[in-house]
Amino acid sequence: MRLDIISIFPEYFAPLDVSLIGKARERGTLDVRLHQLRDWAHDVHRTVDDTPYGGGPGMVMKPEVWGEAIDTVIDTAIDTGIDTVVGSAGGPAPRLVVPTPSGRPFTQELAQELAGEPWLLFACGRYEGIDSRVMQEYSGRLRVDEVSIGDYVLAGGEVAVLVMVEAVGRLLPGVLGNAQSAVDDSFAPGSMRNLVEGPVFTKPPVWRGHEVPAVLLSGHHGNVARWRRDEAIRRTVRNRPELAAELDPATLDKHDRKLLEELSFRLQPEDVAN
Ligand code: JFH
Repeated sequence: MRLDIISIFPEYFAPLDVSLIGKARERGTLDVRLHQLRDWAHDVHRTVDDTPYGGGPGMVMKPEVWGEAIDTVIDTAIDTGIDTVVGSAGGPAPRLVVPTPSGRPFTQELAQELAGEPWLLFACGRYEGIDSRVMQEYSGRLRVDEVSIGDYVLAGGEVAVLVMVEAVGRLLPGVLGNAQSAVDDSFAPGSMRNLVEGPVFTKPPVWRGHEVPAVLLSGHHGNVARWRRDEAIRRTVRNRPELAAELDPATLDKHDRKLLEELSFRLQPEDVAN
């Protein structure tokens, strides 16, 4: 997979040299190319921002600089080794991903989708964001996604891109040491799909007086599975009540219902079509 990242702070991406992403780059599984946006600003101060039309606080990133930057990256299609995607000029084209607090949510599903692409181009804004005509312009030529990694406001798109690259990177074939771990995410049993994970433990069996739950040492696989499910339900109710509210009663057995009752959690009536 080829990844291009345009930013006024390419140094933000130093972490991509280490860990699983760094190893994937060394092996050639990942071709990451960082670009300094200011390289396409032509005035003496290499200006990338200007005041917002209509007034308001802060500054907005200028469209001309972004246009030249993105055009230049797209025009390097020839040295991608990608011949599966056809852009409007008849050559390969990247999918453009633009982080913004107003974007569609970045989910595991979107990460899976992006992991299937041969070429991604990330555009990192700063200030109050990028002039919207840039997204308009490239929507006519590329698949463009404005994406939010969560309901909080970062100072720019760089950290959001690090998050997305890590989530997408671990899904690429051969990037994870344990090839099973990434598959596990998507093949969680249907009844577990709306539950968060329970707690995990390793050796030693007692640490500073804290014991690993005896059931995990028992070797009784049925009891272990039951206990893990109970813990997953407890945590989901406590930490993610909105997920617990979506639990399908058809996926819950008598034991689950009893536990939910003990937790004073009322299951929602299921929506019926029409
Ligand atoms: C980014 C920034 C917009 C405007 C009310 C809420 C926001 C500051 C580029 C993504 C997520 C980001 C993110 C991504 C790119 C940029 C800072 C943008 C506003 C009005 C203020 C600039 C932030 N999930 N969070 N943050 N900023 N306000």
